[in-house]
Amino acid sequence: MTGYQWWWQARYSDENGASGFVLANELHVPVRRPVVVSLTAADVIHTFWVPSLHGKKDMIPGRDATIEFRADKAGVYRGQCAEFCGYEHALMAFSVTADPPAQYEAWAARQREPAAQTSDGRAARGRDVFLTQDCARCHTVRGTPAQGSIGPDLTHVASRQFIAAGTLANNRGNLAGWIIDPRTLKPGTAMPPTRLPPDDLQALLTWLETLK
Ligand code: HEC
Ligand SMILES: [Cu+2]
Repeated sequence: MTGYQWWWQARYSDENGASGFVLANELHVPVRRPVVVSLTAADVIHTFWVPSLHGKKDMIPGRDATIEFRADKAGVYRGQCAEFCGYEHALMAFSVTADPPAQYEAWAARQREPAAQTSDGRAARGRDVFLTQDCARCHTVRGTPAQGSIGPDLTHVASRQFIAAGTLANNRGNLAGWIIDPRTLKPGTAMPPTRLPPDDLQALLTWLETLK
């Protein structure tokens, strides 16, 4: 898990020959199994904290730390950055979902897949909008040419419950608001505003919603 101002990158490494994957602001773990998470930070000091699961652990740029915990009950646990890491520190939440092992494995198998291919014309147009706007400079969508690494990996963004580190429920209206004007919602975020003709914006939203 890497802390950024102001979001979390979760990187699942390869295991048993299966490829790894990257997502944002969410960890999923098998219930009643010990989990070890490596922690670091990309910019300033952040603190990884899921109050119901473990104590606070600092994430320091250039230094590796690990934390071990176990979720004894299935469910969704809320985590929060517990270090004052800048202006939008309060908008830096994440979640840990503990599932029975088979359900966890099914989730991980879906996350490993590249982005869903689309045959829908409107969604395909949305993908082209994404690739011709600046989005791909900062975001990766595996299975497309987009390989940016400044912002969250969006390969399965539609599978997430929240966007922008717990700031907004993941729905079409909030996605639109975020894309048009992220800096009103989270002043100081690295993501710039994007003005798009309404048809392009709607197509882009339709495509993002296919990324389950
Ligand atoms: C300069 C880099 C940059 C550009 C360009 C950019 N983004 Fe972002 N984007 C970010 C960063 C950084 C975040 C994380 C912000 C946060 O949560 O604090 C983000 C977050 C997002 C999220 C929320 C993801 C999540 O899981 O929380 C979506 C969706 C998104 N961007 C879509 C887009 C689209 C669509 C475009 C093009 C119109 C775009 N971005 C352009 C940097 C960028
Ligand atoms: Cu922080």
